[in-house]
Amino acid sequence: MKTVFSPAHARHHPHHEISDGTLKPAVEIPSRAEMVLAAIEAAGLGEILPPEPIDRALLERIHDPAYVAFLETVWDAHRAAGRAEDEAFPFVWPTPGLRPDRAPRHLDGRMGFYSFDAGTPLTAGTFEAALASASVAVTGAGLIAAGERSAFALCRPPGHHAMADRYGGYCFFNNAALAAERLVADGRRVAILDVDYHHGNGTQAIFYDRGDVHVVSIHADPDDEYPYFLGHADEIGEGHGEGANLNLPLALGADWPVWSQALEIALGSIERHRPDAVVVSLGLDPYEADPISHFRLTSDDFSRLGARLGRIECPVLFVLEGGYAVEALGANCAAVLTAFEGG
Ligand code: FKS
Ligand code: ZN
Repeated sequence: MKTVFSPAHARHHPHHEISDGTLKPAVEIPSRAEMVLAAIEAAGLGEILPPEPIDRALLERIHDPAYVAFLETVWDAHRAAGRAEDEAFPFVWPTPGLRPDRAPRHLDGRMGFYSFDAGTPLTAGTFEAALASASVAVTGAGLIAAGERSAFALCRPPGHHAMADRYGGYCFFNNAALAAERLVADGRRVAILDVDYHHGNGTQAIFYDRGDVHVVSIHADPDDEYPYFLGHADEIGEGHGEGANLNLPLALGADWPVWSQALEIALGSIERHRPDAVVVSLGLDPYEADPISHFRLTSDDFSRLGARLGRIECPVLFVLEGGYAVEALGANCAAVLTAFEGG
């Protein structure tokens, strides 16, 4: 399996995040991608390719052009405002009852307008890193379009929380959604299987009213876990997308017997929609030792997951999402991908 990777991910380098009610050391850090890269090199998974530059028109079919322009210019605005700090957090949002229809002029208002949480700092190279990550995903989709049976988009920063016009949850551009859109442009029916521990609220929202991209997610119950405000079982899609969104929220503590039952339901649903390509939002944070998550998959379970996904009949694109047990992250990711290949 070919991997697409860009060293530009390292230009997004947050030091802190706001979580657990306070300022904490960031967990979505450059070493994550380096660990995954080292592990797939060691596993001899296959060739590692740089991304092709992303088609701006494709980017702007998923993301609001004004949002893209905001991310592209926000760091200059941060400096122009005389801010010397090397990361910037939003802290005020147009929640219901306030005006959601206009982006303010002030930097703090704009950051709030284009985000949905305070856990996700902007840094000097965030736009360049996020754009490279999106390019990695779309290049991976291009490999599938060109006839590969599988490919791995080693994305960082991650993407599945990113909305059409808002960042959050460590995500800026929705890499999996962009990959799916690239495959739709190739004339394919696409399914997205999101196995990250957290619900992919951005991916769900982007395709909620579309029937051509079927979105299925296994994640921690949003009553108990981030992103809290989306990801329940009664969210089934609307309009053309009615029936094309499936959420499988699980109680905290889910282990392989529980989790793999949800996986079978997910794969059954995907099979019934007869996709021509599957995009897997591959979060490794269901891992038992993940520092921010509460599922209990073991490293062997990740091999079981990969072997099971290897039985999907159509081509599969893996897109890296979360996973914060940095020491085990590479091995767990390589376990999925090598088992997929039958290694
Ligand atoms: C924990 C606070 C949770 C935010 C968690 C974001 C998770 C991001 C992710 C992604 F794949 F996008 F990276 N803070 N007490 O893993 O879903
Ligand atoms: Zn996650």
